[in-house]
Amino acid sequence: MKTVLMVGRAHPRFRERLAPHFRLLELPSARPEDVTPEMAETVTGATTFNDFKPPLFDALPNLKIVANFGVGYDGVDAAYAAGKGVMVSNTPEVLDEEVADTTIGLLINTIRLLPQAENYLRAGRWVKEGAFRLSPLSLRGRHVGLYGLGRIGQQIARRLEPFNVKISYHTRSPKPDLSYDYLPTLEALAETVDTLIAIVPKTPDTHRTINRSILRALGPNGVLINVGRGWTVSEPDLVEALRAKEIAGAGLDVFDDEPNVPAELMEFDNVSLLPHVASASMITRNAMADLVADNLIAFLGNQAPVTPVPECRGLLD
Ligand code: A2R
Repeated sequence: MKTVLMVGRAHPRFRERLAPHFRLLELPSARPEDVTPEMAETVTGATTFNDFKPPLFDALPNLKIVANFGVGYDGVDAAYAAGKGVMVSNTPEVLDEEVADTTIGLLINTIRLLPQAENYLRAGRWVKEGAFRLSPLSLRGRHVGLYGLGRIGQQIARRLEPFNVKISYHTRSPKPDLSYDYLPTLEALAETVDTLIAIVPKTPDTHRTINRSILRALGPNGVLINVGRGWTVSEPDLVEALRAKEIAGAGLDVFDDEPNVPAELMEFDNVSLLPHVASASMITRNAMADLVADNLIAFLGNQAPVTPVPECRGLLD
């Protein structure tokens, strides 16, 4: 029986799905110094929660595949893996709709202050003080810009259509099959729209691209929503822009240094903060875990993995 190492959390579904096929070992931290001689000798497959760096690849010389739980695999060095002939897979598509649903919820929460209104009710203030204040912002008449229009971004756009908002986007390459307006730069998008939704991966090209000047371009009626990676937004610039009222509000599900959230962001009543829950329903997390298992079972059974990452597709030729 081949051996699979569960690195980080051991999702209950991993055990259920993988135990009939593999001998399972656990490595709760992703530290190469915790790899035992037995692991080094026997492990051919691994699961990861987006944390697999070159020293860990090196500590497991018989490794053939790392199956990441999550569509974003920025914490797994896929180029290094490909260079060593190790396959990497991720979990695209199965979370698109859940993340898109959550994005719409976060957008409306941010604009209409629904979490604050619920807290007001729960604190007994409705009875004592009367109706909750009117929200200064509304989705009515908004022009939404998507920074990223891939699998998840397109599901967000589809959900926005019935809200009767204008929709534009910026990506590296235009999508001629889609009817939304394309803007060739993030700056142009921010100048054109008043609501910016970021759903791009963490890459060197997306680092802190949403900075003070982009936020200023979004303008005083502007709302920023980030559901991609915290890396994409300069959090210090966001705090400054909110303090200076250069934008009207922000909704964030992702942060630069999770689970640490800058205390300054908590000061603002016009900011909605979520602990990276966009895909976090049982049904969707189970579907992601199933796809991790499907990739391992296929590849270690000498078949093509279901969802290899682009960097490793060359290994299949
Ligand atoms: O490759 P393009 O031109 O379609 O654009 C992709 C866009 N994107 C960028 N847009 C502008 N400037 C960049 N430097 C840049 N880099 C990437 O992000 C594409 O439209 C989108 C990514 O789409 P997918 O690869 O289909 O990713 P998916 O499944 O939508 O997930 C996005 C991210 C994950 O990587 C996680 O970090 C997070 O959402 O869950």
